[in-house]
Amino acid sequence: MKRLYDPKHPEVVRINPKQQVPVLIHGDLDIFDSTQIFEYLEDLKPDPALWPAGIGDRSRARLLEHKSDEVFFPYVIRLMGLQATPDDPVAIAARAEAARYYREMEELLADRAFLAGPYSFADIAFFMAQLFGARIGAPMTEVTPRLRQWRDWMTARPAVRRVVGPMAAYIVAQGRPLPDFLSTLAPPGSTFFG
Ligand SMILES: N[C@@H](CCC(=O)N[C@@H](CS)C(=O)NCC(=O)O)C(=O)O
Repeated sequence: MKRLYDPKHPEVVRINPKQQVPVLIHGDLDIFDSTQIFEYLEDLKPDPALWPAGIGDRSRARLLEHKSDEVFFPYVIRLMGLQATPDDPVAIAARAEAARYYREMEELLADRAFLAGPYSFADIAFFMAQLFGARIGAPMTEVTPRLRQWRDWMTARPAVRRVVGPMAAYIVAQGRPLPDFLSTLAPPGSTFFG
């Protein structure tokens, strides 16, 4: 198995045979995979619903969540191993694919504020994926203004801030800059790029 980073957290190794994050430990429940975690959280706290009503819209939202993980995020993972060689043709191709994916999301936002209609797990999944994309050299640009507006709305949401705020603090504590769209939740002394 290709190891992208080491050491792996012992709980990740114990819970996930694929040895990947995220994992969730809640009481006596141990689960892995972000989609499984979303499904559990929806059962645990059905109100407010984070999958849309109606089987068509739900299915579209689930597909978008899946695509964030399995279509967009692999471009980000490819770039992780190529930080020192950004001109590698594989890195150039991965950035081009990410840009193409951003344009696809931009089209979706032509008639709605959130990716699947109402705010949903599809937005949460892609917000986190694009955050890693921005940090790895594949940020969205002015070519996708609706998506950038979506990103600002997402960044302003209290629940998003509660999760991403500590992440931003950790990144800054490691001496690293933050993508500029996180400036409103950056701790003092932060530096930015983007
Ligand atoms: N479909 C999985 C994808 C998980 C995934 O790609 N995790 C990466 C995040 S960088 C990971 O832990 N990679 C480390 C490895 O594969 O060694 C999910 O959504 O949970």
